[in-house]
Amino acid sequence: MLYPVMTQSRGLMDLSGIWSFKLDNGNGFEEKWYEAPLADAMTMAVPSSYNDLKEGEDFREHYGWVFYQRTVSIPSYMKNERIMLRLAAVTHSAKVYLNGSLICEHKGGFLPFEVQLNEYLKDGENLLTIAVDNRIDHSTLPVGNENGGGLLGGGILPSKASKKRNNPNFDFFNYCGITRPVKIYTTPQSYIADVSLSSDVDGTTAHVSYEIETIGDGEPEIEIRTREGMAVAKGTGAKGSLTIEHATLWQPLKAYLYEVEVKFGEDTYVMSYGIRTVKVEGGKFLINGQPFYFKGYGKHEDTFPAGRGLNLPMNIKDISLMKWQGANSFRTSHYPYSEEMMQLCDEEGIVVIDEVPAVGVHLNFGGGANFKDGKKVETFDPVEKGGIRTFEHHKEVVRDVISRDKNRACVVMWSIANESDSGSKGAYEYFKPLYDLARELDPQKRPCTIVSVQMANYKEDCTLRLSDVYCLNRYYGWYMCGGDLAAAEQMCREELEFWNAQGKPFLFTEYGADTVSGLHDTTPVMWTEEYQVAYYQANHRVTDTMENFVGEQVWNFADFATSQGLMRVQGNKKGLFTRDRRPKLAAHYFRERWTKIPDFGYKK
Ligand code: GCB
Repeated sequence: MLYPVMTQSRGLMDLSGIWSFKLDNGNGFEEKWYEAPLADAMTMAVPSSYNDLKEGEDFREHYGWVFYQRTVSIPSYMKNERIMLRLAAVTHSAKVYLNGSLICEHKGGFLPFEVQLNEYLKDGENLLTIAVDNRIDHSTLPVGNENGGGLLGGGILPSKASKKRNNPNFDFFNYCGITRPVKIYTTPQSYIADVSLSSDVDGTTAHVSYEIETIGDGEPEIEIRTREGMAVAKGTGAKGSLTIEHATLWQPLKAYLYEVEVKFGEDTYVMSYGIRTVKVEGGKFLINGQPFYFKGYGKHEDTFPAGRGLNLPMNIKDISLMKWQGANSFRTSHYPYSEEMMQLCDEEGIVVIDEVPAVGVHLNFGGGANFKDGKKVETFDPVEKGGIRTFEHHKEVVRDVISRDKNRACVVMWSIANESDSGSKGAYEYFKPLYDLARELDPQKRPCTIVSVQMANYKEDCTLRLSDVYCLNRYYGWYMCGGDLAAAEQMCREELEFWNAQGKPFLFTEYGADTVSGLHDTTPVMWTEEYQVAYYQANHRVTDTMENFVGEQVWNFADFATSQGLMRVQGNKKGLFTRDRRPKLAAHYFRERWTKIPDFGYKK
């Protein structure tokens, strides 16, 4: 799906601003709140998560639907165009109404969707209402628990809930709302529907293959230009290959983007595009033919008070901090990030592992178990027996993230899930079709992975058979051997020797220790800043000796909000930075380390 841009043929209106807002009291749909201006509405920022923008637990922990509303007027000179409403992310599902009619529904909180408005529009003001549901369960991604329990839980003794709440099977706060921009864009009636690009590089010559999808009669044209506007390749037709001599490649931290212009009848679409190759060869992860070493983070889109709402200044700050530290990459744990962040990574040369929102596909997480009719349920049991119901939606999110991000140079790998029950019975059968789908849909044929969880029996993990690169989340010295770093080091070495012997590249996509900023001690004890540094040093004594170990992505870039629980101190504190981006001791330690580790050729 194309990102909406303004061109000589396309208009663009951003509906960001203050909207009317109301929490559903259970009667919203019955009373048809979408048909008239919301009574007793409050104000709400769009885009943003709503949870932290008003006070009180009932608001923050609201369960179910909310209603957003505003009016839109379309200039009369646009009336003959194709008028599209595009929502970049509504968490977790949406019903969109225009002038009281339901015009579109969407499931999934982290990927864009759009609907054509023409037939529903009237002259003058139109009432736009977006109802948003934040409920999560065994059919949604991310997954919510249905049977009590939960990952972090409210207590270690049997507890009762005072009201219905979401019970995330994942470790980040269930922020929700209209979290990314809502835009209206126009195209001519015959238009460019999609563009797919991929490159091969031979010496200094690049071959860019393209495929253009159009609606209407005619033949598309494509032109690639340098940043300075000089045309370097041109083509005609829906499909073809263009040659660029002396191409400038997109390199990690040295990004170069060409401008690609596609024309079709009266329509023009313009996008940027970086030429680079990605390949796995033996135990190496090659970018532009050179063995790359990932230095970076698992992150979150998480700031105060926007929650998971688009925060452009913080995105700029985060990339600046990454560069200050000598990092070159991150993973979009645990959902696709905003298109604006992906654009920034393309421009700044930050390498991205792009993850779909499949987190919590694991019904036995943290030792908790699910039961149906008194019988224990395994994650991939048949649906009738209580097994997970995410498969069809999982296919949708794989398809949609690739459709959105396929042309991005920054994206070097797809992560099909985080910490699923990938070592259990039925996991291979569940995941194999998802890998196949990703491999089929991606024009650039990037490597695919699932990020594996520590507690799985790793020798049984289906990632072994399916992944091009092994991504490991490992907590030796925290969840395992916490407080005993000598034991942690030994156990870590035993496991990594196994992975190193597989002959494929592998990396840590998570490792970390909770650390409350400001806690210090002479002897590194858990939760202090000194322990966080000692923890990482112990892990590095192992990883630095493994030749196929191609990267270290810490957990986490910054502290972040989570559900409440006994293991969380106003959120998860494993950040190298606090939530407001102040460095902990370990941030300086990594700066020392990463500025000495080259981006290429660290492992011989
Ligand atoms: C994990 C999860 C991540 C958690 C982290 C932790 O393995 O992938 O979502 O936040 O552990 O800190 O426990």
